[in-house]
Amino acid sequence: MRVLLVSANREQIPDPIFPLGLAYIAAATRNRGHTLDLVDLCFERHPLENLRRRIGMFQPDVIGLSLRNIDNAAYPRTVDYLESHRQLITAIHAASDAPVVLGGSGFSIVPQAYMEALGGDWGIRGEGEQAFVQLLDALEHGWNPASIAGVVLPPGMPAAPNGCLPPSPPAPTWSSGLRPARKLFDYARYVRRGGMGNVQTKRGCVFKCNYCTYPLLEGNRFRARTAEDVVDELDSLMREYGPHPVFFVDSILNFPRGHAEAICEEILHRSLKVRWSCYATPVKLDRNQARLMARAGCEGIELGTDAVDDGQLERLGKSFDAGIAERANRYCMEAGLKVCQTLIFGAPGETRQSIRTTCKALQRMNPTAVVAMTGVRLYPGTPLSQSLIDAGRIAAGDVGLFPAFYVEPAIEDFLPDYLRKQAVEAGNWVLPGLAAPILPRSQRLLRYLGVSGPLWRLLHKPWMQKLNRSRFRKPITSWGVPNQKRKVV
Ligand code: B12
Ligand code: SF4
Repeated sequence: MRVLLVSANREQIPDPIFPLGLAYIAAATRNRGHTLDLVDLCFERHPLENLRRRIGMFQPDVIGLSLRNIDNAAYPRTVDYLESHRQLITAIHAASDAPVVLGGSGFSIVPQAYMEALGGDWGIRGEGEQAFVQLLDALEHGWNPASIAGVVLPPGMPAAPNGCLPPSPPAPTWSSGLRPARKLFDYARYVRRGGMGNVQTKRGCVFKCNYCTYPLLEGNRFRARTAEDVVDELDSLMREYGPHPVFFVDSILNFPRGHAEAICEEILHRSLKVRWSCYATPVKLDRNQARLMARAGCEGIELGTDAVDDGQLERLGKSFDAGIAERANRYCMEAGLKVCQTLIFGAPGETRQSIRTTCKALQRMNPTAVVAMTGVRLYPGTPLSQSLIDAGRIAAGDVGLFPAFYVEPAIEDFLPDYLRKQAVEAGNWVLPGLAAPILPRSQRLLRYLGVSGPLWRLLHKPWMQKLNRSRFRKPITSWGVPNQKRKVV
């Protein structure tokens, strides 16, 4: 079949991100013998015209549309991408009769609602390497796709009984040596403009942080590639594109113990020179792990601490206490790693006291950077959303198509200006919901000047702190209404 794959993501903040998920889908589709073309809209000046032109030229039988983000998950400066996705689908339908298959992490969070809102023909929820090629098989042979695991049916179509698909040749699985088809994209441009590439070493997360979608998207067990396989990929990336930093996109890289260590040992064993960064949990993060990661090229670690107050950590369903969080921060800093603390303020149960406790701890911890979300994004299917619905604090319909956030009413008036003051004082804070993390032109300039890796690493420099402080000079006395489409619960 002639399959056109489209990457819809045009977000450039905090950086343009290489569409790794679609590159996996492209590899699986190509391996199955389909004829493939690819449209990446990230850097297009005229995305709709370009898309229509490419559809006209290629005449696809099926179009796969990758929707990575549905919004920027920041409150109150919420950016909702629904409308731009709608425009894309309209342009596709105007140019072609080919069925459109929706997929991607953003889509997978609200699959049914998005199918209805956009009018997609089919969807794949969650990882797509196997499901997408099975769907292509079904569409090609006129079989009913309804029993394919992960398939999202068009509105109104009844689910088929099990077993309506004839056996087809085994589809490639993610961890069986499948490599993302980076060559079909302009990977080098992402490295130049976004400052890094990306690699995935495992999928899933066993933790139960109550607001988090990652276990819903990737499963609540870890499925890991071997260290040799991961380092083979890193090695060939460095050979093909020259030395460049990579971000490990795993939900958390450093857990379970052993896997990240094996990758580090393999990098060291091969004397591979690669700079990398990742998300990490404070759980079991000790001196040895931090030192090993630093020796193996880790230059920055984003610690998903969320709060440094025992009560708030418990309410968020975190699996560690404030003491563990502080120690993990210290071990990383002592090992020479740059540390970005990511936090959530305003989740259920937050009080003035818990906010102050977290902020005081951060002053002691003195990480390289702090990225703090104001309010917690409520996603369908998470334990947090369900508990708020059960308690009658929100209605089930509040959590769905449009971005919804929760800010604890008791601290609603106190929070924005208190955090702004912390940001001015510290100089290394980023508050994505209250001020743009970075201006697109500053970001482009830094990348043009050759600054690579995560930009938050620069926040330890006095000139960056000065620039950063200026963002928060004006008092923030209320939440404001910068984006009318946002929804507050
Ligand atoms: C790593 C990561 C980041 C890193 C990326 C670093 C890098 N250089 O790659 C950083 C920190 C920079 C980042 C930034 C942002 N992120 Co982010 N990120 C992730 C994370 C953890 C992994 C993404 C990833 O690469 N996965 C690995 C690939 C292989 O998987 P995948 O993309 O999901 O693709 C699979 C399936 O989705 C499917 N699929 C994909 N495309 C298609 C297409 C078709 C046709 C089909 C059938 C299937 C299919 O198959 C693929 C293979 O199995 C996800 C959460 C998660 N666990 O998924 C959030 C996530 C994607 N991010 C999210 C958000 C919001 C953002 C930001 C907007 C946040 C912000 N305000 O800054 C920015 C946007 C940046 C941008 N330019 O787009 C949200 C999106 C949901 C939403 N609310 O819209 C997610 C889902 C997290 C969440 N809150 O739940 N992110
Ligand atoms: S916040 Fe991090 S550790 Fe917690 S469930 Fe999500 S991915 Fe896992």
